[in-house]
Amino acid sequence: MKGTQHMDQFTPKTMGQQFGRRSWAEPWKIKMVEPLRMISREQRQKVLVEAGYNTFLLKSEDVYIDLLTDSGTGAMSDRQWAGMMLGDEAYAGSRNFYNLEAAIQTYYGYKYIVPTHQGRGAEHLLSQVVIQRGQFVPGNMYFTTTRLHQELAGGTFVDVIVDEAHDPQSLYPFKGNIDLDKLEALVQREGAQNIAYVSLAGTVNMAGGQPVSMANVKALRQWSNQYGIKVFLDATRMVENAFFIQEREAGYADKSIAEILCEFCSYTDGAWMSAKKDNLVNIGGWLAVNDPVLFEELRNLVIVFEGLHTYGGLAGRDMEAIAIGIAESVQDDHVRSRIGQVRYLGDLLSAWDIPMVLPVGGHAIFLDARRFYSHLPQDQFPAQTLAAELYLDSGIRSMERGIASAGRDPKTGDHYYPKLELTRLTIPRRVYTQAHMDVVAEAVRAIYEERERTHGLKMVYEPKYLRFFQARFEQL
Ligand code: P70
Repeated sequence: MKGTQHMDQFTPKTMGQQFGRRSWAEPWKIKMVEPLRMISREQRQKVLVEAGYNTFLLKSEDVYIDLLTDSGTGAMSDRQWAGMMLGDEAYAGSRNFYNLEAAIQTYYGYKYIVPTHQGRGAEHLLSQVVIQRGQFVPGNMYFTTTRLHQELAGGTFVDVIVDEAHDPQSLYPFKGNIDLDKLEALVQREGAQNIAYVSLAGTVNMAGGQPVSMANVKALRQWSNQYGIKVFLDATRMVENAFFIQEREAGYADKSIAEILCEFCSYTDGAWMSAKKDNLVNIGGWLAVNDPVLFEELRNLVIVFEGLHTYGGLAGRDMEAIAIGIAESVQDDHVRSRIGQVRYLGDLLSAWDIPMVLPVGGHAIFLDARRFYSHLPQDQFPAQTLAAELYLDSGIRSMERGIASAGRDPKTGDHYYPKLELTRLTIPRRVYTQAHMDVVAEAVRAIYEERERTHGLKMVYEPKYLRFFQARFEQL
């Protein structure tokens, strides 16, 4: 029999066997499916040109496996969907707001909560209230929307992340850490009164999903207390950061993700959140602070831009789904399987020597386009090229995180030339299977084998704000 002959030639192994341990599986089963389809290579070529080689401009229908982002693309649980039916759509004082407030107080530990339509809504409010024109905002690497809101409020972002973060090959376990010497130098140069706050992010997105250690945030708290400088946390992927602390930092192996999350947040003065990531919903965000005076201001401003302070641009049902999502998101087995899936893809690609950021971070594989296409100069957009080639080969959608995303220096008008020129394969939460990861890995390998024949891109249309979303390119 054919099947038996096949078995004679090799012994298949489970993942667990390959790694010398017992296998584990996702802590859920699938109740509803969404069919996928793949259009032909000719069609992909056509729609890619129409989209100006920008994966943000593709239609979702033309995408086979969508790894553009983990933002709002996760699968909600049956409990969350049930919660959606309990939406209290009152204009003011919705029951769901109080459930959301209680969930944030319980799991993140902050006192006062302002809901927002998504993360950037919260960034906008915080930046407008806390930054005075001309002040500096040091942070552990920029994030596109965060930095833009800081700049629009008159602030200047200063990168104070450890040097290791800019080196895709450094295996330092906490590449998201703040370099306190850089922070101290900034204060010495500019004066403590000219620092708006420290902008600290968990699992730093642009560095490859790299974590911050508990020791680092503790030291940061002590440092900032000396000068009376506040620390605000981008908590978007802080649950995933807690997993890395549990795994890598002495003294935390026996603590739960929930305990680690709460301890970490306790060293900060407040946080903003894109609930579309860790909190397992398709839309939503929030801002949380401990200072009642600051809260008063934020609660007033939210009405101008988002909506009344008990809904902030969200439906009651959305707030209920976030409240339930928060409790699900801190379950240890959920986080382990989520990051485990990212690592599975990372292990395959690194075994084949595909250049990528190591260690593999929490939410995505970041291919190192600089080394992948070593013949392309950075102003020919190697990471954008990689995203386009991957789509063409296999219908897989990824995202540029390099020179196009970095934008221009508002003072000189020149491109920022970031050290990291990356293409992100972002894994949505609870959506794809291990077989999808195999397909993705093989596609990356296929375009890697073709790399020397690949041409770069030139930008032919450049919007003013966050250009990467809508820019258009042509092949050189
Ligand atoms: C992504 C998304 C959003 C995000 C984030 C961090 C660390 C804040 C936000 C904003 C979506 C995105 C945003 C800009 C460029 C590309 C993609 N990240 N902080 O895919 O939150 O989107 O809810 O306004 O990662 O990484 P929101």
